[in-house]
Amino acid sequence: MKEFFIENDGIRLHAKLDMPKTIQNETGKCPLVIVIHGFTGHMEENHIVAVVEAVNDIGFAALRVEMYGHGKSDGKFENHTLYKWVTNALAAIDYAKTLDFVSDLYLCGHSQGGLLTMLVGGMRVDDLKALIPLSPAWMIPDGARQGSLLGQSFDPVHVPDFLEMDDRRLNRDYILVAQTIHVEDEIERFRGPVLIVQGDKDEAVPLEYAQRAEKLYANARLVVVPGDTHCFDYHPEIMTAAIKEFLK
Ligand code: FER
Repeated sequence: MKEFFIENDGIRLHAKLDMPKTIQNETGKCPLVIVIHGFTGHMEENHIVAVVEAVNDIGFAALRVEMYGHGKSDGKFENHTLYKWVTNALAAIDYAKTLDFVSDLYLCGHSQGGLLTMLVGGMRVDDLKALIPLSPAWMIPDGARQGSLLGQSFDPVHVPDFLEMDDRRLNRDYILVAQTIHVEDEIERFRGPVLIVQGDKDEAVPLEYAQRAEKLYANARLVVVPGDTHCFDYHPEIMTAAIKEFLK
């Protein structure tokens, strides 16, 4: 494992690169999966580490990157927005493209990182072979437009300065940015394979969004994990088995 920072316009993004035990071909190259956490998340969460181990198992490298205001990356949580995360994810892809050993590039993200995966997938169609949104939080832009996020109601036209959370708060720019995002446009632009995985007891993101995404993507498959939660607390092995099968 290699730990380092990726520079992105003066912001340092904390990253870890985990290589597979063996590279199984003559070229010495292997595919790489970029793995991104969700809202308030980080790269050491169980479900993120499970994805890394699963892809390493089948000969893929994994690059975990923590986005603005999360984990050990720069930036304050309250000032993060989806635009900042999009910029960060583009920098992560650009970094991955500089690695000589990489054959194909894949993007995988959980929840808000899954939403990010869908957005950036539409932007970097030529760089990304396939997308893996896990429990993608595609309802965030709708919630921001309707005045409902984090279980709180607000006026979507006169957005409050902050949304208060238990131990922190979220700047209004987060909401204003989310209101401008139309994920359908980026779903339409990505024509490659997409694997969506979500538990049917997800307490944070309605499963209907994943079902709609599966229909809208040109080439998507949704694997529903029976009885599982937003972070795959009960059946991470079903989530990782779906990823392994998809990548093989
Ligand atoms: C919300 C529900 C879920 C929300 C964000 C999330 C900002 C993101 C969850 C995650 O990334 O795990 O209302 O509002």
